[in-house]
Order: sequence, then C-alpha cells, then structure tokens
Amino acid sequence: MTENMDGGRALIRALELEGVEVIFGLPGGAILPVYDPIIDSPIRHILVRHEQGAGHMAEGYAHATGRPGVAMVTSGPAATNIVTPLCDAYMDSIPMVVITGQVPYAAIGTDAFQECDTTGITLPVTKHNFLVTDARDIPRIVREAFHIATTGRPGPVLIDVPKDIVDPKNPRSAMEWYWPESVDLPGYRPLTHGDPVLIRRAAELILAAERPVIYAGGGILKARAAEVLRELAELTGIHVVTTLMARGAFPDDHPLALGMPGMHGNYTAVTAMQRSDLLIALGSRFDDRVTGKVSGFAPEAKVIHVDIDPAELGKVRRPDVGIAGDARLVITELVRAVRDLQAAGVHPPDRSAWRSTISGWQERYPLTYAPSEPGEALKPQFVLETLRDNTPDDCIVTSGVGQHQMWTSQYWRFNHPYTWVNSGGLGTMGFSVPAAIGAKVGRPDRMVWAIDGDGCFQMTAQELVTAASERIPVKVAILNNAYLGMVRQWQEMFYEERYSEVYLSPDLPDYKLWAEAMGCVGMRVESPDEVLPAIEKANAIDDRPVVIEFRTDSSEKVYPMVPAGMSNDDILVDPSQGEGGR
Ligand SMILES: Cc1ncc(C[n+]2csc(CCOP(=O)(O)OP(=O)(O)O)c2C)c(N)n1
Ligand SMILES: [Mg+2]
Repeated sequence: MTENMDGGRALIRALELEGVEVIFGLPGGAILPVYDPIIDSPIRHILVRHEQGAGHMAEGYAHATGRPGVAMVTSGPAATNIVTPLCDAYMDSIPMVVITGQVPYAAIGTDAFQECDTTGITLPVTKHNFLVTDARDIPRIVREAFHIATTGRPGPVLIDVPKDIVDPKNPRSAMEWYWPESVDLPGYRPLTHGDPVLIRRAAELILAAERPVIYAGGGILKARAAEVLRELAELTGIHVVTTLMARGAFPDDHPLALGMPGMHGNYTAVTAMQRSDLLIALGSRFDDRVTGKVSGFAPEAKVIHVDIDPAELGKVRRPDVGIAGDARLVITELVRAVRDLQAAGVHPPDRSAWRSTISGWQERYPLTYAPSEPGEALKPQFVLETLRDNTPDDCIVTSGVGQHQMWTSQYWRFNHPYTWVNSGGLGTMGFSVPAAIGAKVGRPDRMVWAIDGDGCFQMTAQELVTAASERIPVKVAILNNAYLGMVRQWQEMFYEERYSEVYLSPDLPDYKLWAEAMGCVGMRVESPDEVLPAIEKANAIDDRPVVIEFRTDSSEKVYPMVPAGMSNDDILVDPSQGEGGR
C-alpha cells in the first residue's frame, strides 16, 4: 500500500525511524514546513536561544550517549551560526546530523532573502553534506546521513533542504513514503578489522619493548574500546596516557594510569612518552598539542599506530606498524596475538627500571599549586578539587576553553568513560554550557557540571534560558578570574607581561544576578570556607539550573607547560618544583 506524503512529514518520520529522541533547534522561514509536523511527532524538540547552542547541545548529547546528536535550524544566518559546532564536531569526530532550511530550489543562486551557500560553506567542516533536490530522496538521504555520521570515523553530516521540497502547499514536496531497507554507498567502506599480519607484528614489538607507553586518544571512546584497552594494559603491564579527548577512557585511579600528556599534561605523562622506546598510539592522532615540536617528539620510540581513518597513519609521524581499523576490534585481536606469543614463550625484557623511573617522576613532579593564604583570592585548583571530591564518581563534566579547561582535565579524576565532554581540536570558547545541557538531556540520570571561564560563559550563557524553561537542571561553576586567563598567561610568559585586551572585570556582568534573570539559582563564592557549602547546596537542587560564580586568583597559571613550538624536553614545571629537567 502506498502512502502519499509531503517532504516535511517524510523528513520527521525518517528521523523517528532513525530513533531520534530529541532535536535541538530554532525555526525560521525556510524550515517552517518541517517544524509543523514536529507538533504531532513523539520527538522532543528543545528550542534554543542561538543556533550555536543547538549545535553544541547536539555534540554534548552525542559525547555523553554515543548516539548521534541532531540539530535543526533555518537558512542563511541560522546556518552560518551553526558552522562553529559543525567544525568542532568535525575536529573531534563527533557523530551529528544537522538539518538546515534553504530557500526554494529555483531561488538558489539568486541572492534570495536568507540565502547562503550552506553546502559550500560547510563542505570543509562536515564528513559529508547533502543538498536535497527532490522530495522523493528524503528517506534515503536521512538514512545515508545517519549511516555516514555514525560509522567509520564519526563526524557531522549536514542536510540542506530547500523549502519547496518540504512545503505541502508546493507540488514539488509530493512523494510516496518508503523506508530503504539498507544503505548502499558505493565507495564508502568504513574499515573495521585490522590486518592480522600487522597485528602480529605489533604484538611482537610490544613484547620486545623496554619502555613502552600506550598513547590512548579519543578514538578509544568513539570505538567503545575502554574495556579492551584496559585488558591490553593489564595483560602487558604497560602504562597508559589519556589525551585531552580520551580522559575517562582509562581510569585515573588505575595503577597504570599516567594521566594527560601534552602542552599542559603532567610531567610524568609527557616525559614517559618522550623517553619511551615504543609508543602504542590507539585512536590518537599526534596532535601538535601532544607532540610539541614534532622533530623532537619521542625521539627513540618506535610507533604502532591504530586508527579507523587511514589518512591519520603517517600524517604527522611515520609509524613502524600502521594499522587501519576499528580500535575495539584491533585491540581485541592485539590482546589475542600477545597471548599467543606469550603462550609460545615470548616474554618482554625486564621493565623494572622503567617502572621505577616512572614512579620516581610521579613522586618528584606531581601536579601542584600553592594554596591560598588567608585573605588571598581562591585558587581555581582548590575549587576543582572540592567539586571533584563532592560529586558522584560518574558525574559528567563539561568545560569551555582556557585555563579552567586545563585545570579541570588535570585535577578531575576521570574513572568512567563518557564523563568528560570538551572541545579539544577546535578549542571553542562557549562550548561548556550548551554541551552540558545536551549531555543532561541524553543522560538525565547523571549529575552534570559545566566548568566554565568567565570569558567563555559570556559567549553562550543565554542557553541557560533554554535550560531553565525546559527544566534541564545542569550546574555551572564559573571560575571568574576576571580575565581571558589563558591568553593572559601567554602574554605574561611570552609577551613580557604586556597585557593586551585580556581584562574582563570581575563585577561586570554580575553573574549571580544574570543567572537569576535567566531562571537559575545564582550564587557567588569568594572565600575557601564558602566553597563546599555552595557546592552542597547546588548538588541538592534538581528542578532548575544552578550557577556558582567562584571568584578566583587572576594571576594563577597552568603548569606544567610546554611552550608552543618547543620540544616536550623543554617542559616547564610549577616554579616550586625547580627546573624540571630529565
Ligand atoms: C571562540 C574563541 N575565541 C577565542 C579563543 C582564544 N582563547 C583561548 S582561551 C581564551 C580565554 C578564555 O577565557 P575564559 O573563558 O575566562 O577562561 P580562562 O582561561 O580565564 O580560564 C581565549 C580568548 C578561543 N579559543 N575560542
Ligand atoms: Mg577567565
């Protein structure tokens, strides 16, 4: 039996059949016909206050649930407003489907009202994009979009929909409903299993290494490979670093956990990679924030590199063994290959000296800061430690970009996958609040804290209006240091303390009043003894968002630091720990 339908209803029905439970969006002229059938759909729609918020909410939802986030906006300025989240999701390989309205097909190219070349603008920042030209293509395109977004290396996919194709008043929207049985995309064959010969060679290298380190990246989380990663680490006794995108992929409280490497990584994680003779890179991409100066990076290390995207193999560092494949499947096979070799009597050399070198570094160079003296401003690290110790172990934490982000990544203990949500590759200020909202919508059972900077908060705070009106009880901690702190830190260290355009003021805006005006509970904390009571009060509120403004020390800097362009050997530790050195 055939069912006649219009493109707008077909689009919503296709989303329903893809299992979409929530759309983050904001309507307008070109997308009106798709908004009408939402009224009759079981899909929840969350009306945002700015389209950038919709995109970051979809990302936060995807981070926290592993399911693709969906956003829908109109044409022109709405489409350009969502370019930042698309680029963010592209850089961090986040599955997302964005639907944009477009001017009627015949008007494309005429500079029509609210026309922009959305597929042109987003081509470089999407895994794929579609311009729908025929209503009959809608079910197929939706299926393909979700397939592409969620398979292989995940990423954002955009569907641009001209108005006439979804408008029931226009004959061009008429179609007969169907649902494609399967997806057939010639040329798109996302790799899964790795080459067994290469996996065997990787296992041999692992058993021959004296100073091996597992370099775990965000791909572990995308591949849902945290369990097999742990199996590999425990089977081989090899220490694990977790990059900014992989925090939580390996438990921080595990004896083999080294924590975060990179520009603001801890001394041991950075230096263990630097001195290792074998880096086992799993779903990581040798980002410049991790390698420092590439020519000086881990000079004695052989490299095993496992990635779902063959383009990553050799992009930055030539691997000795490069395996294209899904991290979960490849690591599972790697564990098997190591076991086979062990059963055949192959055993690693004595690694006790390496283990004691590592624990020596850990003892000598822990993360540290000088606690505030009575009457001095709050230390941001103290706020984070108190928050960490007074929230559930599986609390989801999001952050903006800057010093507060680095301190959170350093000082939080991530013991569960999918508890850390941040903007790694693009470094998008303003990510924290909307991402927290998306994460809370996806995981209403979890406590969600957004850690934000005062600068970042001012970029997307209006989404707390969305959260208040939709009763999404996220909690926000603003570390108000009255500065664009990370930029201030670079000016202090590398521009002779010439502070150019980084001062924001501690009092303007009044964050407590602003929070209250947006329908949230607002609090201000200035001294150490107020920190815990405020957190406890916030934790007890579950019917609306809460914002706590913590007034923190403006002059505090993030250490350790590998200055941009320098080698990881030149790591600067906290001044109280002396010179660092090897
Ligand atoms: C959209 C955007 N603009 C500019 C930057 C450059 N930037 C990186 S960190 C930072 C300062 C962030 O200030 P704040 O949110 O107060 O965080 P803090 O570093 O003080 O913790 C800036 C301006 C960026 N990452 N993103
Ligand atoms: Mg700041």
